[in-house]
Amino acid sequence: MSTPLPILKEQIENYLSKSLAADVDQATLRDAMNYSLMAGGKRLRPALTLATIEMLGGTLNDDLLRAASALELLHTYSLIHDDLPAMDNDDLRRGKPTNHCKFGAGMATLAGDGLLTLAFQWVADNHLPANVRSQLTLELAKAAGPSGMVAGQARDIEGEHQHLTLNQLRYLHRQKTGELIRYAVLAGGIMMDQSAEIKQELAAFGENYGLAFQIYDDLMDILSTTEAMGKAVHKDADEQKNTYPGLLGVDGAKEQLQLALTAASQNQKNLEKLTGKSFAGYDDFLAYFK
Ligand code: GRG
Repeated sequence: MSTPLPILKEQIENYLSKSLAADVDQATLRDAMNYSLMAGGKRLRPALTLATIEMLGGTLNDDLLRAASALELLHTYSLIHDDLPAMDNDDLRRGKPTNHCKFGAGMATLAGDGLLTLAFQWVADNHLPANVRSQLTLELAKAAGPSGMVAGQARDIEGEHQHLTLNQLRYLHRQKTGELIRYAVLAGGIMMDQSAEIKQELAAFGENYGLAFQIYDDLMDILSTTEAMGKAVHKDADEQKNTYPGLLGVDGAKEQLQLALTAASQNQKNLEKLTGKSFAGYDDFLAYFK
């Protein structure tokens, strides 16, 4: 049985709002962490994990919710740090003043540090089997750290005044955005103790979905509005960032988006063949791009 996406989002938000306070021992830090965490994101990454678990035949419980919601803590840290004056210097995120605008750069840095560290605590501190917790810890560290998202962010900063090739840009996007989304899907397979072959196909779906997600974000920076996005738009071109539309034009970027989505749909079919189960639940996630 697949839980509809809006209900998964509600379950994640309930878990986050009831659980954060217990693990933070300083009032201002707790307020700063809670402020960005509960500012209303799409909760896409933990929802991907939970939907994957259900499509593989699992039933959600508090331990699975805790391990999956950890990724939302980590994702929120990346947004807080990305918005800091020393990085993108943004004033608006999730439709609200950014964390440093509200709490100052020092406390915002600590709120990000706290969310990053707490993510690993939630992955380790639950009742899932020890081998599941250790695999999740390793894969999350690889996806989020200096061989994943942090490296992608470093490439992004360094690439600002350089012209990247399509292959270099794809690699940057894969690390900066794709790795956490890849992990989100793979984590569902790890929690359900699947074979290496199935986990590989889940990761491939996440990788293609993650690339599509970043190309779409690049396109929306040009085609959407601040009101619709809840953050500043048209910043990429102003700051000479490397983006798909910047490199290929809007039509070229749309073509690459379609290619990534076609590849993700193929992974979805492969998963159905490999497991004998329906992966139609991913259709709701693919509909995000329509
Ligand atoms: C600071 C180490 C470090 C990394 C930052 C994720 C990231 C790397 C930067 C955020 C800026 C950005 C545009 C990243 C691309 C990925 C992306 C579209 C993030 C926003 O994710 P959504 O759309 O946001 O899921 P919500 O608010 O819905 O959670």
